[in-house]
Amino acid sequence: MDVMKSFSLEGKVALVTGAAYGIGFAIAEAYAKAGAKIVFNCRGQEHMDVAMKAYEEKGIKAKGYICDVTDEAQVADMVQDIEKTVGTIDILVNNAGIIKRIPMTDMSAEEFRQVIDVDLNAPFIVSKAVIPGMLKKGHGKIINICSMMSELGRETVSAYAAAKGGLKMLTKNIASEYGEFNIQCNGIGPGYIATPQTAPLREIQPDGSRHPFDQFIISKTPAARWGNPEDLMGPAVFLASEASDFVNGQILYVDGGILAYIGKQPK
Ligand code: NAP
Ligand code: GCO
Ligand code: CA
Repeated sequence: MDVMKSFSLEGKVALVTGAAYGIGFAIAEAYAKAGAKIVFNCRGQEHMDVAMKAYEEKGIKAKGYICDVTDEAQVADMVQDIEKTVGTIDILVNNAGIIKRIPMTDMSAEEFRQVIDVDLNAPFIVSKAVIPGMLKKGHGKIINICSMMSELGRETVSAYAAAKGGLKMLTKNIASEYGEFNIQCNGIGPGYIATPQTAPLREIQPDGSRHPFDQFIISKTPAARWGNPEDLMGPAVFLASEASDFVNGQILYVDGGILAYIGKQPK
């Protein structure tokens, strides 16, 4: 077996949801460099225009769709058009996601439902739309972007943790239900990654000091740094490639060691 060739994504069609920027963009860029054809979506034209320019600057011919992943009809139309104009989807990354940081007793049921809708219902909707093509083709890779909050809770993120915990189990269930058809479904659990989603947690304070949460994360991370979207590129290529054909239902945590560490001891 040519081990290095097994990491290639040459000729594969990859759909990365919510890949206008952030983690999704980095994963799509990595897939393009590994040889895949890139398709992505976001919700609005403004981010689409910025994203298309960013992909072009990287020399990547990405195809973009305006599609709200929580809307089953929009997802069906997008997947149908991809299959018609690009090809059957070989790799799906359910990356699109939101977070609302609100103390649970202050959070409305509607706000809770919005997070569950994007972070848990949408991966179900998009996977359900993509799996039939993978079944016909006889192979497929589904990668769900979970979180440390698939394992741990913290104040103000009740909806997000519930969604990401559910996404871990949806990952295991897709692996269980479709493994015999050569479809592998795994998750990536990023730690704390520097993207727009975590920008509020890293804001420099009025006195010029680092955000207390920023300092907290550094003390809880053996690597003593925030992750970057680039840190996810290699793990994402591995889980999308033939190199991981016997890996199924696993969540690969890319977190600098936080989940293994009790935290820096007081001096
Ligand atoms: P981000 O910077 O906020 O980007 C989120 C992406 O999702 C954007 O491209 C956004 O595009 C898209 N999106 C949101 N709702 C959507 C919807 N209904 N339909 C279609 N697209 C939608 O987030 P990120 O930090 O890159 O995170 C990406 C994924 O990693 C998320 O699932 C997040 O939960 C997870 N994660 C992040 C971290 C971290 O520390 N950053 C750690 C662990 C897990 P538009 O707004 O343009 O639609
Ligand atoms: C937060 C952060 C986290 C990260 C990530 C950690 O508010 O705690 O946004 O949720 O986004 O999910 O893995
Ligand atoms: Ca909806």
